[in-house]
Amino acid sequence: MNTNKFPKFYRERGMLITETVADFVQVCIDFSRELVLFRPNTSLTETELLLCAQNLGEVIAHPAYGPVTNIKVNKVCQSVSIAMKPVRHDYHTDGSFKDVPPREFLLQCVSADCEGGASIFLQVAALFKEPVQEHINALLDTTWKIQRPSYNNEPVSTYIGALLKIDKTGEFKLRWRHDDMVKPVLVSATNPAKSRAAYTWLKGRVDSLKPKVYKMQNGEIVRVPNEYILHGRQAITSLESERHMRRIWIA
Ligand SMILES: O=C(O)CCC(=O)C(=O)O
Ligand SMILES: [Fe+2]
Repeated sequence: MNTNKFPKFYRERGMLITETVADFVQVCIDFSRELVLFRPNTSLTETELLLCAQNLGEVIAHPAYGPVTNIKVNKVCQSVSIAMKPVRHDYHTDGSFKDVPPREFLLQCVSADCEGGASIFLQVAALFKEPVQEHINALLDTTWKIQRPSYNNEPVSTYIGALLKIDKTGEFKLRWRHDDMVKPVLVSATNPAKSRAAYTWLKGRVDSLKPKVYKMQNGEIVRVPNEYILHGRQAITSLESERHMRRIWIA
């Protein structure tokens, strides 16, 4: 239980920055839809990172990698995971194929790439700032299928449902994945043509809005509110990159 009623933080480039675990955890709880960055004095070990995540909610194990996913350029996993390839990782929300995606996740930079690999973030609310009621209605009224490729010959996992939802406070929540490996497939809609047009519009918005770019430094940890802020990563310099990130999903 965290009892830190007045956590210390400052704002920098649209993120809330903290410098102790207690402040980080409390700011994540108090500002549940914002990007929170933790700059520790010394890097957290994997066990410390897991303990920190457990203060925020229930840790969800990834079906192939377990509670902590180590993201490295990795020749073995490349056929099923864009994260392990050196290419740009397009905007997405994590666990888009799950019935309930992670509410948030922690991403720790263990070792940064020499030049590339900066994180990119885009607020879902910003996508819908223009008067686009027709597209919003079409997206709310459409059922899509998102299918995850199989990692180790285990059954594929499939989500069937809406991409866009409105939460209890009236804010948009998005489930998003559109890359060479996975794209949502339309299952049913009152007006499929309108739904496809809305999707194309949304993809255009995602591609055209200016991202927040932040290159994480060794030891830094970011908390991402999964369905409120899309994330991705710029290309990594080479297949030999030392870049290493740890990721923990939280329900
Ligand atoms: O490599 C990164 O910085 C992020 C990777 C990512 O978004 C993912 O594995 O889902
Ligand atoms: Fe991701």
